[in-house]
Amino acid sequence: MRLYHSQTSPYVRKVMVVAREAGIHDRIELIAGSASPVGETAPVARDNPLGKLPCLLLQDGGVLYDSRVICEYLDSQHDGHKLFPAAGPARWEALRRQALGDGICDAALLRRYEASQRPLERQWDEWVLGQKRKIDRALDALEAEVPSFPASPDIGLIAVAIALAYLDLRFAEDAWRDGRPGLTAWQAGFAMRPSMRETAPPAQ
Ligand code: 99T
Repeated sequence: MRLYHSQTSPYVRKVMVVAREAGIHDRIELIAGSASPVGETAPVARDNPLGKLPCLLLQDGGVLYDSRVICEYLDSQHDGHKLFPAAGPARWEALRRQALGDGICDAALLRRYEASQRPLERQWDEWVLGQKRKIDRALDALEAEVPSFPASPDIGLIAVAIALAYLDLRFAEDAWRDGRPGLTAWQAGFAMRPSMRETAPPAQ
């Protein structure tokens, strides 16, 4: 398998964490990729018409995107502890929590693109604030549900941990830990997992 990869993409990192938790990361060859919603067409667009990372190329010629599909595929390729619960309430809870973690990344990335890609005179403060409010509400919701987090890692917890790490990477000044002691303590523990430590992006 070959994966279009970027060291700073939270969606790629989620895939890499799943691959490590599943014990199959050594079956994945990395293709250095970069992608932007504007400018030159990224090489990944040859395989993913959306031009986004991550994108996984399979041995049989198949192509998978986006990160949610790739993660579930990788989880189907091993016999150990499953990161996508098979059925029932635990599955819906894990998938919902993945949506919440990914949604934080989506809002953070829109904020980042607004600041880094859009010309200054066209930037819209209200819109940026709207994305920040989504992130704040999502963090408050997570703080409230920390006591009911499952004990074993699943795709929902991985997505949340990745989102918090992405906020640290791109929006450290927002200090998401302030007023959220439960999430702070949980994140500190989860961040010690080898899969998280071995996929940490380089300091910016
Ligand atoms: O939007 C674009 O055209 C290019 N952006 C991307 O490829 C980003 C890279 S994160 N990836 C996604 O937006 C994928 C989202 C998708 N729903 C998934 O895979 O789950 C780069 C972040 C950074 O470097 O700060």
